[in-house]
Amino acid sequence: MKLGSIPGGGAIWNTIKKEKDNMAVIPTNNKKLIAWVDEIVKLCRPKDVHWCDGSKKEYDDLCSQAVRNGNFVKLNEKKRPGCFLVCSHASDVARVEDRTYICSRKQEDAGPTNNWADPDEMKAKLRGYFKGSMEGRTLYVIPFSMGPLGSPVAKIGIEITDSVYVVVNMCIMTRVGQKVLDALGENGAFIPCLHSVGAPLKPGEKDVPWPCVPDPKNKYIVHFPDEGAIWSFGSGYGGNALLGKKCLALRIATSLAKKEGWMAEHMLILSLTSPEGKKYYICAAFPSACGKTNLAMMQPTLPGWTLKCLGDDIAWIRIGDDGRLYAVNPEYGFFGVVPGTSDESNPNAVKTIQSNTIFTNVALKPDGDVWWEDMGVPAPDKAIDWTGREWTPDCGRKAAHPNSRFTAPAGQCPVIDPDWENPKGVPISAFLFGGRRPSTIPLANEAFSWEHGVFMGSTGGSETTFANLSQAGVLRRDPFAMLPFCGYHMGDYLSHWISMASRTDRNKLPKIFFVNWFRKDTTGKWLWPGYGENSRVLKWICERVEGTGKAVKTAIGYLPEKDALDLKGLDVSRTDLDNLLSVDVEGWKRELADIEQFYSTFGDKLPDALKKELEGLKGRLEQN
Ligand code: SAT
Ligand code: MN
Repeated sequence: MKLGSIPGGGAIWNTIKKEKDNMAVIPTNNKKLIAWVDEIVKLCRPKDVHWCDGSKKEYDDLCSQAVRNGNFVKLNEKKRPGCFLVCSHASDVARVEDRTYICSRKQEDAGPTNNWADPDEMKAKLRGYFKGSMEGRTLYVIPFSMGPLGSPVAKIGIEITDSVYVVVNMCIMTRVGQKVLDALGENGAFIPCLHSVGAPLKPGEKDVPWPCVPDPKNKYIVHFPDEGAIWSFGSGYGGNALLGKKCLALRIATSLAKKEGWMAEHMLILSLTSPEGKKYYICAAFPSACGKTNLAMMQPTLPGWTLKCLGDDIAWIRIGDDGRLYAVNPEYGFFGVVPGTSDESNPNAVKTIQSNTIFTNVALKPDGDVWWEDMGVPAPDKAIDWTGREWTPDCGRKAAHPNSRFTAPAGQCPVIDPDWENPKGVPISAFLFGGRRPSTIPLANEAFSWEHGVFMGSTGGSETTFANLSQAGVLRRDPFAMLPFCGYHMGDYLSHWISMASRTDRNKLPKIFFVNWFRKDTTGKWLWPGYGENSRVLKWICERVEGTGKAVKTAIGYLPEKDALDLKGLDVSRTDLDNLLSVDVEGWKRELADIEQFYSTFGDKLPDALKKELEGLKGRLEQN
């Protein structure tokens, strides 16, 4: 489109004219998009506008510019080719759930577990924040696709941001560029995602390494589910700023999915192939700090079994033509927690992040490589920690921030599944739910029915284990690991899960399992080795799907029979196995009371089917 015809196009006009040497073309003819960019340019007043084409050259140029400006550090090219380190401001190190809002028209639709504000009032307030917020900076327009481009399940988003860090991370985490604008066409719909770090630069003012709004009260991560829009202000970190991820692919997607009859879930997707060559696809949801990325690319210890990864965080799930549920990973990369990533915990992640990776908030070694706690290699004698200070092993501080991250292309994972970009998705055989539960919850438990499985998912959660938290040992329920990510009322979300059984042949639905790798004995010793050994539990799950696995019917579900797990070569005592696979009736009675209390959060939005499951469990436990 000729620039002359852009309504009121001031800054856009100037930039494109400069960049394209009078070629004078904006790379789209989508009128809504052009009008929206123009509106934001007028509001935020950037010095320049750059439309991202998603090319390697653009990525390299932006990284080089960030190195020159002191925002990024280029790592040793021999040790970590194509890698960079970025360290954030100390106030901006994680998602800010208390600053995250669901601004539905009706407060009731956001439900009791989300922050809510009236959408018009919130917009008016945020307009004040965004006014002039990009002065002295470049405004980047990032056209991105969640899901394989051209797939019927993909959604197009456009993120406007003033952060180079966000642009290059989005280029790894999503499919970015001209091809997205081409797919959008003249009249295609997109989800507008507006982001600013909220740190305008006065003329001549020098930039800081990590611009953001330090005061947490002035950060806002806001979703408008009724119109499908996202506005994020003040933070440059992770899910606060890479708006394709938790904001679009979960919060906005959940509300679309509810309307359109599909599911947007906080789940990894993996495949397992048996020694006989039969392939099973599994989706699993765990609260944070339960090793989701480790499980997603785990190396099975069981001979003959192969595990491949399709995604480590989000699954979009639809009913296929054959009535089965099909899962697609909408993302294009991994944004994983770094500390604890080692050859022992996750050898495939270690290989994935060897090149073309952005590290955020880890330590820099004198040799130009990075280091973090529990990396499985000795600490360097000295380093620069994530705060930019000199660090030595005995200085009493952690070198890497506990929420430090790697951003790496999914295609680099050595065990990426050949079907990870299949536009149709992959047919799911089993759903796994879990959490960190030192007591009561058995190693593996299969639901009696879809409704019982939804009950299990709704009761998921983790016990806090950090000795320094005053609340150590407190159980935090996190249904489906979705509490921070559901864009509408959680009670309606539970009903949506229940409703899937009436949308297809219920016999075609995945079987549902609850697993717990984190059981301890009374002395605090782990009862189960975890990691690659979890393949033994996954094998039993595949056998249950096949109808061959042995199980005993108990009050809480089908538990593996004592000899049903393949434990060849593993040293687990009979007593430990009994503990892992039996029903702790007294513990479950306490569990029941806690679930009942938790369910009261949802008031009359709690689906009847789940009340029935609760009563059913109560009755069965009383018979014990
Ligand atoms: O920062 S993210 O939201 O992307 C990661 C997480 O907190 O789970
Ligand atoms: Mn996550």
